[in-house]
Amino acid sequence: MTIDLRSDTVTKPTPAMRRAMFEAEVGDDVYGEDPTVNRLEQRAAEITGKEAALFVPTGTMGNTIGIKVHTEHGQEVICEARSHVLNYELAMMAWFSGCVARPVFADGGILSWAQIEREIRPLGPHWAPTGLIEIENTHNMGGGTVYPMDTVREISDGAHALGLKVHMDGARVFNAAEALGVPVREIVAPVDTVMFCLSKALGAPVGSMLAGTRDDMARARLYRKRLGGGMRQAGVLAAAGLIALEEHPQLLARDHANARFLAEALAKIPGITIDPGKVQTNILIFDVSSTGLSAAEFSARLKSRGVLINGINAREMRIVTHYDVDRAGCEQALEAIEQVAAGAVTGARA
Ligand code: TLP
Repeated sequence: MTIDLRSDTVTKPTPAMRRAMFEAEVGDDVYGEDPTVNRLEQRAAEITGKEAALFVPTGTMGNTIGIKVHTEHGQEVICEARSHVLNYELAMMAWFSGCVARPVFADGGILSWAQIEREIRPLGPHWAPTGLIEIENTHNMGGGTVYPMDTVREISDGAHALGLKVHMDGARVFNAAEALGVPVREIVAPVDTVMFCLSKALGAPVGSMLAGTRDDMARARLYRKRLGGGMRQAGVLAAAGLIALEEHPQLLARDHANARFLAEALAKIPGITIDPGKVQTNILIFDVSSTGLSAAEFSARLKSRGVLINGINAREMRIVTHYDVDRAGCEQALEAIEQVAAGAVTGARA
């Protein structure tokens, strides 16, 4: 059996989700008449503690709309240098919102207010003014790192005092909640909008949510339609999303334990470099360069052993744990990694 640790996006809908999809009551969501979508949006608003929420097909669309509702063309969006909005969303903040990113590098991807404050620009003869602050929680390429609650509060208070808004890319904010032992609504209380994904760690086949004020979500609904996201009888998808939202946050502790287990074992493999102390949630990033193999070659050799793990650059690889890979699957992956690393170090062709 293939062990797929490339991402938590790869999970398949559970039997309960498929049943709920089959039985879902539906209507035309562009008319606001899909009862299952309406229920999902209502629950997402309650869980995030925001006035309203909007069901969107992808996290990318949710972030794109989140940025659009707060900005005007010709502004800058301050974000972390490895953020998803800057690196993996096809320049949508430029394409759709007419904004440029002002990237700021932060250790582990976690920005501080002091770092952000230095980059804020007023309108002037040469500068594009700052329009928005964007933070990613957990930070994907930072290695699934979690924003301390105080940091989110400080960033939001600082931004608001200057009349700026904060959007949180909370694709995996439920993982942050699990790691902190704090409800999602408390984590996102200081920010103006939050996007979270149903289709990542929570395991839904499709869908993300954007939450914020009623006014912002009314405008967001129009932007979603502009982007081609008016999904009609989307209740079949929302039904799976509701199960993800209500029942799967409780399962995340297992994914985090598996990630820690993998990190500790990987740290013992010659040629692999990782600090297990830095693994906080379901993402771990490790360096394979001391094996003498590139990440792409390491990935190809693992694939021939039935284990899928992607490189994120020439030296580093990323594992994401999720509910479709149990402890036995993690052990199988470790065995393959050990073999590939040993084969590389001794010069043997895998
Ligand atoms: N992340 C994917 C890839 O695009 C990298 C993954 O496998 O992790 N924000 C964050 C923090 C994300 O990690 C992702 C997806 C998104 C937004 C976008 O979500 P989708 O893929 O639904 O557009």
